[in-house]
Amino acid sequence: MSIPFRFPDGFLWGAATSAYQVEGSPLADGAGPSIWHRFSHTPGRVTDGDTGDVACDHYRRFRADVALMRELGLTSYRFSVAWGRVLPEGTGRVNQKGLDFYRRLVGALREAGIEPFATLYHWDLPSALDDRGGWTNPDVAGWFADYADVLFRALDGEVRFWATLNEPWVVSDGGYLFGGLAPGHHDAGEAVRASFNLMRAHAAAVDAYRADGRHAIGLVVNLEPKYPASERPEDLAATARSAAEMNRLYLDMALLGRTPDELPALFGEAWPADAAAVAASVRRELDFLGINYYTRGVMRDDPDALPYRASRVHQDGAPHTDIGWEVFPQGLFDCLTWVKNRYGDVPLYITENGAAYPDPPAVAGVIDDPLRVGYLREHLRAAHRAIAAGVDLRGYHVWSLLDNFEWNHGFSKRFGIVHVDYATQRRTVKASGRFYAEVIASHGACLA
Ligand code: IFM
Repeated sequence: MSIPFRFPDGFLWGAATSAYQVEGSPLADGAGPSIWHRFSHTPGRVTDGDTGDVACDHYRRFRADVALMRELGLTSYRFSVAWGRVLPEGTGRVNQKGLDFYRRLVGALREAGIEPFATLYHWDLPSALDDRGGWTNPDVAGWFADYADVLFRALDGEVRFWATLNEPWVVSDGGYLFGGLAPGHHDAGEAVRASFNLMRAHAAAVDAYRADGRHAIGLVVNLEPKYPASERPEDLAATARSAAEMNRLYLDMALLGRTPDELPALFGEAWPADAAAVAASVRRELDFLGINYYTRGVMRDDPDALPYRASRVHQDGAPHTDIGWEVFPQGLFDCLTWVKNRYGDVPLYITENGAAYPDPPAVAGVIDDPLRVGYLREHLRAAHRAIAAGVDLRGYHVWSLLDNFEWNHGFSKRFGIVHVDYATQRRTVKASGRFYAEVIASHGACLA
């Protein structure tokens, strides 16, 4: 008898975190400060004035965390490297102690039989580079490739998966267009320059890797499928505009070497004259694509919502997570099949998927989070449906292994399948963690 929810052999069952969100000790052992260190220490930027100074103390507790991963049966751990630990000034001098931290982490993972899945950039640009214009300075492509090269040389023997950037859309949109995230700028011209420079940096790092890398390199994007609020032509056009800026811009550049037709008119003078040439120059073969999926967007025309003239319509009556995102598992299926149809058969990994909910207090050591269990179950089922529909999906990473520093929300939003008591650093596996362990152990069969 066939098992309906069995996932392919070799499917990676993972959990994800990022450096600034979990490590703590941001300046330890000679590390240089990042834009998030600076941003979180600026009053008014982060809920409750929270910072990543301690976070989950993963920098010092990583061995215990790896043991926990093993207990859950994870076969992959997606983490990011803090650029400023390795190159405190962002360029030039390598900080051996910073590099050694990642060597030890990767070694511990390998010993536990867990695949290290490394991301080179998850939003924590060294402040020293921000002082030189950060992602708006075209030199950033070379800086990033040089940094990447240090890691490839140090760790490529042990790390089989390298992702260049995490969510370039958020880096540009949150960091430079709307300013809710570090470095907190609000300038359409800067945002566009950042978008193009991010993709130039991605391509430069892929080239550095191709020079002598042995394993696999890819890009991680966040996709949010867009659906029209009505069949009105204005809403259909608004939906296309928002899909262009969020979902197509980065993938079209990386995989097709072009940019969506909708964008030049929206950005007007801010749109670079050499956009087509830059887009053509950053197209690269990728070994994999990482997809982060959380929710969908139902869009309507809104002339006041610049620059895209589109705004989101709240879905009254639908379930939403604690961060206000609609729970819509079908969107995961839709975006996986959309990627296959538009970009062809690049191997896919879900590099993030998960939900923030306020957890109830532990009762007899058990934290019951049925909403998160439901979220994970339905999204894993959607992922399986996509595989059955022919999508080459090779792994899934839940966001997140641990409750952690949720950027401008600080510690107020909990995404972990493992609860972190920030006062004591005690970890408690939530019911969702137990559920995920069962999914892994049964290779998906328990989703039936
Ligand atoms: O916490 C973030 C992560 O750093 C990037 N993707 C979305 C997550 C939840 O907001």
